[in-house]
Amino acid sequence: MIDFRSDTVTKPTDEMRTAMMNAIVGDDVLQEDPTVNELEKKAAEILGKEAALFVPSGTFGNQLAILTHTKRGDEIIVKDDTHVVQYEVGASAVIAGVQLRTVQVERSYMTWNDISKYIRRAYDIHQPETGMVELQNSLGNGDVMPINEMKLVYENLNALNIPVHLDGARIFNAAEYLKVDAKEIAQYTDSVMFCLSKGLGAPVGSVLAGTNDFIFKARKNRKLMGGGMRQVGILAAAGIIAIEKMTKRLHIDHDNAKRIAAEFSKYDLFNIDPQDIKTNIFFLKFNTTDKNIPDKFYKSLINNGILVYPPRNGEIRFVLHYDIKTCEIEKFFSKLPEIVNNLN
Ligand code: TLP
Repeated sequence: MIDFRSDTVTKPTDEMRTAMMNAIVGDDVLQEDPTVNELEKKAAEILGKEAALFVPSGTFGNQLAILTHTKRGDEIIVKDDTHVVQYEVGASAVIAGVQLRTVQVERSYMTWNDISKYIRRAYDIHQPETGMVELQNSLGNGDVMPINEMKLVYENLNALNIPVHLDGARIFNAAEYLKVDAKEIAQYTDSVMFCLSKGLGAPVGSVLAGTNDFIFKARKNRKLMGGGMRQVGILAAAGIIAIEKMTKRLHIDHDNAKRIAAEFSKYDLFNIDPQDIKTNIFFLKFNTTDKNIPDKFYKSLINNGILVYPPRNGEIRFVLHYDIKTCEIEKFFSKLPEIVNNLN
């Protein structure tokens, strides 16, 4: 099986397993786990933030940020196709008691101009107040929000005292594409969450970073949400390797994504330009009016040992990661003509 479903499927490296076995641990609820403390310090440094907090998942980190930044009844401005809206089970209504004000724009990200139209203050007793704006980088389709656009959003919101949270699940992929350090991106946010377990290979965990004051409050809210973990240095040990080593190899996944897109572009069936590929994720579009083709292609991929998720709006997502090796990609290319020719 070649697994293109997600970079969440990667397994910890041998080095991670050894580090996990040998990790020095303590009770992290008491802040006595040296390995967690080290991970949090390194994560804060790499993002240019004062402090950071280890959390069980990306969803947890995003929801913790929302709970910590907002009050009940607030509104969060967020693009309609982001993870918080689509894949977090409506958690922000359940946990923080806020509503999501979803914005639809053609671009993969919202600009300040888009956001500014949606801001609401407390002047009118009928209206909820904007409590936070959420950005994502890299984006769900693998695109990257330019830093100057983030700067514009951040500076304007900062002037209004509205916090910006970044879902940076794959911030290191965005940084790799932009050829900058992750802190260059994170500087235009009040808080940022990134994942250790997607793309970077750690088995579990994400990190939320921000000011000392924000992380102090978030630590208490993490406990409230049931995310205070004990000897969790076992997991943080893998996270340290994820940050220090695995972030350095993401260009390989980006190159592989471009190679695969280039291969698809040789077929009339597909509508894809390899030049558009920025990171490790892309959606494959089809040049056909036959609505059954994406589904047939999907089924044929599965029958040939190539795992992808079912088509979404007639497009199939491909995600590259370190568990997909070059020789497997060659194998995929050799099967592709037969798969494409036998669709009808
Ligand atoms: N994304 C997963 C699925 O949940 C869709 C994937 O396969 O891509 N933010 C972003 C941008 C994400 O892509 C994800 C996971 C999360 C947050 C949530 O992380 P976890 O799965 O750790 O809760």
